[in-house]
Amino acid sequence: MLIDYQMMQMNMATATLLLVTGVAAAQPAGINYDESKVPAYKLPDNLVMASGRPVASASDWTKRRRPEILRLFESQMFGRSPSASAKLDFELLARNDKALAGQAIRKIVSIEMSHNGRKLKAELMLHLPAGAIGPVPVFLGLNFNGNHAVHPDPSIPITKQWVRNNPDLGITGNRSTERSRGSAASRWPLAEILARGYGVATIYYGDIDPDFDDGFQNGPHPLFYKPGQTRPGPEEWGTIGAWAWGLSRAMDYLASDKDVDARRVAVMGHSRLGKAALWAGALDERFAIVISNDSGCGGAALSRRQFGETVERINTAFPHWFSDTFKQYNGKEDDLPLDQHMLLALIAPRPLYVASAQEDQWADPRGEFLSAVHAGPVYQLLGKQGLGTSEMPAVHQPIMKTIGYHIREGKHDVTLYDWQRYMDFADLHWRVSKSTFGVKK
Ligand code: GTR
Repeated sequence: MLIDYQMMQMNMATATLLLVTGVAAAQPAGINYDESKVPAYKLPDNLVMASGRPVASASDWTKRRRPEILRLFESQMFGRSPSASAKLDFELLARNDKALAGQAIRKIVSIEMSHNGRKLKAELMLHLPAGAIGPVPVFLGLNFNGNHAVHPDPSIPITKQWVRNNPDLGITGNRSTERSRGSAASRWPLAEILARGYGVATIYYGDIDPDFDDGFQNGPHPLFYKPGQTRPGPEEWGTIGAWAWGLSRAMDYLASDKDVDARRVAVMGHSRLGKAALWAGALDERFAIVISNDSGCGGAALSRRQFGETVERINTAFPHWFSDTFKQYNGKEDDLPLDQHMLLALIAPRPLYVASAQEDQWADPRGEFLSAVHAGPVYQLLGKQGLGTSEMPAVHQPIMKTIGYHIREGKHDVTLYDWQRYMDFADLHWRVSKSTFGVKK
């Protein structure tokens, strides 16, 4: 069994909840799932400066409004990532040219990040289509359970990092075992992705920053503390900021690998890692496509709707995810100087895909869709189409313009259906065809 949505929710605040298969049943009381109870709200306008002056041109957006919005997300929500760069050392730990029964070249690469005499190491696992005749486009995403959970192949090293306890996967004492090998394989359909000519790069998210509130003693934060500093300041990065930073370090590696087409790297993430993918895509314009899978509150969903997970709830259950300043908006969504359509607009004019799941009411599918709608005017200002509609599609009716969107049947998860749509979207924008890479489709 995957560590799924309900399992991921097990923490101090939700420990009393039963683990059941119906998503709504596992969710806390006092949360609104009734569309008629969504409060009236007014979103800040992406195309009006804080001074009240309208954003009149593409250059107004790029030079003034975009930096202003980026600063808002840094100071009020995700926290500012360090301006200093870590020193990076890449080491190829293993290479298998006949991986996955000959379908893939697999590289396991150590990324060592050092600063101020401290170090952090992450292991990136890269699969490339074996038949490629040139650099290939790659999907990059962090994973929840370790690289060894992505595929059952016994030669993938089991993570030695902290992992969340899960008796079903044989994880106790926060250490992984053989039992979790391949446990997330349905979320990473490597064979299908490789067959369509794409590579897949992934890192265990705990290699970047273990997902618990330790006062920021592990992960990359201490690498950047000033003398005497012991935790990030109120406007400095939390754990989502750290994951986003880690995605950029993975991008640094991908840019150095001649088998990868660094101009065609899509950053993708599910749920909390979808929030991180969006923030990474906002900060780092090297990501040519940005994909949010069920990212919900703090990701694609509009906070002001207060449907499903709320700002207060997320800050209480996960106090380490955002900057301390974000906590002042607990129960006060209307006071936010930003909302998530502004995060999506930071991706413009690059292609952006937002995906929802019908049973994932906690993540507010309609709020995710509306956010994509309201990012649209920025895309239009930049000469792109945005979503091209404000009408929410039915399940399994994907929209693919410069912004893509779908809602599929089922629960909070990443499925083959989701991946197939991401590949269709990448094919569309990158004109990938079998002849491009010499890979049979
Ligand atoms: C939940 C959290 C969501 C989402 C999810 C996940 O507990 O409330 O915001 O991030 O975890 O990451 O699966």
